Amino acid sequence: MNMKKTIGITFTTLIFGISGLWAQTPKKTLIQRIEESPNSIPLNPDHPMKDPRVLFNDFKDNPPREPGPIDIQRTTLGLAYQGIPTFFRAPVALTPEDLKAGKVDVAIMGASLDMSTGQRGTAFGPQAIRTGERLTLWGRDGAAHIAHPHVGDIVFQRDLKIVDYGDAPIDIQSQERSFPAVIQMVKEIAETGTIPIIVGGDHSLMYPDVVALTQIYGKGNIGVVHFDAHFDGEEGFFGHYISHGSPVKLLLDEGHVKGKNFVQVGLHSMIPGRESLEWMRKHQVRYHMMAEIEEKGWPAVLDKILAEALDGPQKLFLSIDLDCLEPAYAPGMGTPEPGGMTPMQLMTAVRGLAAQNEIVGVDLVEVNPIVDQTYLTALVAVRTLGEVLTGIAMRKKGITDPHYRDPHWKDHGVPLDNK
Ligand SMILES: [Mn+2]
Repeated sequence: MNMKKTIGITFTTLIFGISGLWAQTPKKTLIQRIEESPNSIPLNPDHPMKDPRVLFNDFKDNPPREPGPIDIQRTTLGLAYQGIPTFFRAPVALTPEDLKAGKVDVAIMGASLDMSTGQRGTAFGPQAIRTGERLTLWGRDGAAHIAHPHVGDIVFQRDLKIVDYGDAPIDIQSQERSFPAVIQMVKEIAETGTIPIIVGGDHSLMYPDVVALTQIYGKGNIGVVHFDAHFDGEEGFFGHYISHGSPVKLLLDEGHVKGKNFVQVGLHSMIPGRESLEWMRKHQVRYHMMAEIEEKGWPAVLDKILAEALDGPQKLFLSIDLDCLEPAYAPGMGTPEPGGMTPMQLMTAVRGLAAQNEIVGVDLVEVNPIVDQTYLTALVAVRTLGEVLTGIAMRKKGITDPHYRDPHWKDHGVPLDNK
């Protein structure tokens, strides 16, 4: 008998011996296992969906086609509640090859997770935003007849190539296990040179969104302008590292973004407390609370924000938690906080920032249509996204002045005739 065979038999005997012992040991109940190791949630390692990435479609059942965005609407013009819901009735792209072939500027994707907001419902955000604008005609032929009410003849529907890239697969019981799928999809978009916009979903998403981009551009090479009622630098709740109140903590502690390149706008909740504020100041976070906006006035604070966005890496990420707004304008929020910004302030800021800076990614989060008895929140969310896209379109056309307005849209030009 050769050596290899002997080792093989000995090994097999050992394994059978161990598994025999295992079979005789009474299996522990789930609750016993939970109580014995409270720091690890028991999961079924044999479950076919233990990683949501197995749900990514390979589209092998589709007929062969040339790569490029696919227009799936029956009509070239329509309202958001008509047709197959896509963001701004944009064509659909399914693969990176589609993005490259279509020279796509911006791909909007959904990430419908809501495990960490305290009340579920932000998972319905992406679909609410796809169908949120009830009045404006969107579609291929719409751009000929419209202009922007501030910047005039800059029409993102015409001047940018935008696609709906679909939704990331999500483990509906775990944000942690959903993150690798979100990261994969954000990277897949960004690596083609297309700007990813992630529509949430809750704000825990800011962590995988920014991590995906720092995996491409390098740690410390992205600045973030973050609109929010909350500072989101809390420890996660109930022992979780991540919640919708903690992405900033992880991003700063892990060094993905430097504190001084983190500009926060519109904070007006009862957190941060003194201790957390000291943590922010230690990290040199540039925060602009409503206290400052109210005292100094919005135009002065906006100028500071724009200057601070330039005082750091050239690449900028915008994270827009719509609860930065006064809930009168956006009641459908996971954690509404009275006393916030106006939609006009937010829209002016994101348009100006997107025109002035090289945007490498955007997320818009926390829209919860279930707790909004109107369609106001989705309406404001769609318009806010439209302002981001307008800023990106301005920059593409060479307009980088964040204060740009079309002269004909801000002054009728007719002199007084008092004779
Ligand atoms: Mn937030």
